[in-house]
Amino acid sequence: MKSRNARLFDIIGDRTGAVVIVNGHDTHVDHNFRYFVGANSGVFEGSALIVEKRKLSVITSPLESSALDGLDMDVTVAKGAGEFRSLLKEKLSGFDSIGLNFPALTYEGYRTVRKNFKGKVIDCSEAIAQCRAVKDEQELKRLAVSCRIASKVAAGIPDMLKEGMTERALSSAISMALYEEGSESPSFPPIVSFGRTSAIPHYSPGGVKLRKGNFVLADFGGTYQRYCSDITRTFLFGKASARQKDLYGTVLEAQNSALSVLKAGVTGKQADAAARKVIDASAFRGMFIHSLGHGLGLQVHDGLPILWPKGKDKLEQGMVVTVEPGAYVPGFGGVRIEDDVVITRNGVKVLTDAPKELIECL
Ligand SMILES: [Mn+2]
Repeated sequence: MKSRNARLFDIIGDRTGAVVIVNGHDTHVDHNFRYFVGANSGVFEGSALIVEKRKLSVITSPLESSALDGLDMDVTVAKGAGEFRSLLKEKLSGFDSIGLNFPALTYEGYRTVRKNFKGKVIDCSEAIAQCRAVKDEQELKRLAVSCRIASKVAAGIPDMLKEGMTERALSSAISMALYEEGSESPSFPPIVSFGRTSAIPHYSPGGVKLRKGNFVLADFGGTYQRYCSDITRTFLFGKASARQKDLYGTVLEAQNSALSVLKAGVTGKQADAAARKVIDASAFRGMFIHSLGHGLGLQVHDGLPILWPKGKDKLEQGMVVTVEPGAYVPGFGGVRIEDDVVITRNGVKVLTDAPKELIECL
């Protein structure tokens, strides 16, 4: 496969000669900086990256430059803000136009570029998202390990359950297990819900205590070399009632239906419909209240593709997506089953292999 920057310019064509990523501080660091640079460490606050078809140039601080040792790129160290601005001006002077990533650029970053570059500026965010959607070999390897770690943790959840424990306690046990299995950190704070709270898809775990007969929904993931996994399993603490079994069985059937149609050339809309049709034909009609899935990579929600009723673009080989139907019954509880898969020519390769049949934790 070509380099990431060469693939980006296959999409951009001759619309511009360079894409410039300008990082702010703390949470305003653009993930695309790490994507193109490929470094395994470093934060790169206040750094800039100039992506060209055959070349990468970084302007960074003395604090971050060692994280780029051994990587094939031009690294310039700026000792202060003034030097950073003059280096940026000098490096951009050869271009008539540049591309920026508008959604992740701060207003301050935009002003810095504008003061030091007088040419045309275009938004290249769509092209960057398209480039990132198809994973290269190194990314697929990292995602596979990340998903293996999450699967192992998911399979261990039944042994973590104790009557009376809080959702927060299980969330913390899951985070701990991710670190122990080799993740650098959870991909996001684990979502854990017991019983009635499992009917809230993006719930924040609280002080609710585990009781017999509760659904236990756990949605979490970890990172491996910065690549995120995202898995959901729903268990039953105690014996399942007929209605709980029906709900679980319906969601599992919906997921299997989506997995059986997914392959390169299918649209996100078709995959979503395959799952939605199963739930809407059951007693839980209308209770699948979110999208079927999303792209996964350096971020948990990696931009493209989205598997949802509006997804008109065809999926491509090498895209990695979550497949996560759910059904939520207010006041009763919800079930979600989520796996991470690679899209292939003839189907999917499932990266998360934790058991999926309903487990009654007795
Ligand atoms: Mn997800």
